[in-house]
Amino acid sequence: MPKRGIILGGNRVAGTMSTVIWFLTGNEGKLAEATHHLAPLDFEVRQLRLPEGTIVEPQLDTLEEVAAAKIEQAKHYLPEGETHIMVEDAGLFVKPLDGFPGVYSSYAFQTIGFQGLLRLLSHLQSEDPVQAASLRSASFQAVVALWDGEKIIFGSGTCPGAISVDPSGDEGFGFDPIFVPLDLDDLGHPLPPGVYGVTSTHGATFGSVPLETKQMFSHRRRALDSLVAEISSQNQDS
Ligand code: ITT
Repeated sequence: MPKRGIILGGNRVAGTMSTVIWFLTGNEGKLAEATHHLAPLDFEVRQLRLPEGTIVEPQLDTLEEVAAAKIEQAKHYLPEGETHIMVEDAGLFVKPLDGFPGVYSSYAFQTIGFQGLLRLLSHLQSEDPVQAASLRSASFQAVVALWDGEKIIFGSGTCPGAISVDPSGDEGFGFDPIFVPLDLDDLGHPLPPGVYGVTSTHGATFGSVPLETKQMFSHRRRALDSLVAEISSQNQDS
């Protein structure tokens, strides 16, 4: 864990120890999660909104490549005197669909939505909840990329789980109403389907639990943790 407020250097918020990170995103759900997670580490996250079409999200094979391409474009739009800009790219990778929608999640959500995804999986059902979870296995994955004024630093995170049969809940955003995370053991590691862990939504989707609960499992939180760890290890090496 980095020393509070020291790691990124530069760009402190006046009168505080916070470091400003401009987060390029149009997604309020992502913004809320990043702000909530980084605030206790004394990083002040501010949303950078650019007019529609300013940044082109290329169709590349991996989340890392997409995030790096977005950073390369976005760093030219940092507010005057600012140095740190972050982007995050995430997707839902559904195993029986060979990883679809994956890097196309944003487009899939805007077109077929979660109802369309449920239709694609409608033949994969079982009375046995454990077997159903295995048949409908999926994971959320996230890559966060931070430009620190000199280089890009990456963090990545995964949240394994399964696609529910029916949607439920109106918390969160995107595919949250159809995603049930795997339970976690006391170290925060995911357990196989059907194994009860100390951290559990008890079969509820991310759409049916508060943000604080989603954060315990979240691919985004894991990606942010991995980013902070990477920054910390780079600081130790230098
Ligand atoms: P940006 O402005 O930050 O690019 P976006 O909504 O386009 O926001 P992504 O391309 O990273 O975000 O994510 C693709 C889609 O994947 C997103 O629109 C959601 O539908 C879905 N998704 C990503 N993370 C999710 C999460 O935590 N919960 C539910 N759905 C998520």
